[in-house]
Amino acid sequence: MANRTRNVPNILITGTPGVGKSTISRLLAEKTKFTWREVSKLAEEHNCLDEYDPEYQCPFLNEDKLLDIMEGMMAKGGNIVDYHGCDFFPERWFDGVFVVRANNTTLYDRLTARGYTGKKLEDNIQCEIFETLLEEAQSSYKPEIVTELQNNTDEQLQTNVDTIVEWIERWKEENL
Ligand code: DAT
Repeated sequence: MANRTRNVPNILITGTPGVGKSTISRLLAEKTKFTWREVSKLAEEHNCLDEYDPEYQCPFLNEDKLLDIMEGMMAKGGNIVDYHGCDFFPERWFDGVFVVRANNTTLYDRLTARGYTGKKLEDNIQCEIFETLLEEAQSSYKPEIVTELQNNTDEQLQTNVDTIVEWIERWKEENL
């Protein structure tokens, strides 16, 4: 169905921390004219982070404030939104949702290299094992727009970027 509000799509890249969202988003932004929106950075820049949550060792996100700031950015399409959550964005923002996945051992190594330890490390590994983000994406968006991408190796990284580039081209043709 033709989308009347934008003639280039908005895509969401989601998944557990460490699966490779930023790496994919950066390469994708280089290959397309799309804008990479790192939600964690936007939240920081626009003061959308409230007090620190000692249990999860990260600040609380003021979602309403962030959504207000992002609304204008999303209107014309051409955005790659990168975040480790997806259920609080308006469904209408996205034409394609890509859930990036990684194997336990791969993810463990990446998060350890990032300095994650203890509960924070365990919680993130469990999040991936329980497919939390995949379920969140499937329950928040129409299943036909949700795609899972395995991202463990360099080869998979290239394939994933190519898959999304092709998806964008197809979307443009179908929504002329
Ligand atoms: P995220 O943005 O999901 O937190 P990231 O893009 O920062 O993840 O990637 C985490 C680390 O893993 C980083 O050092 C880059 C590396 N990485 C990402 N995708 C990879 C892949 N397909 N093969 C090998 N390393 C990868």
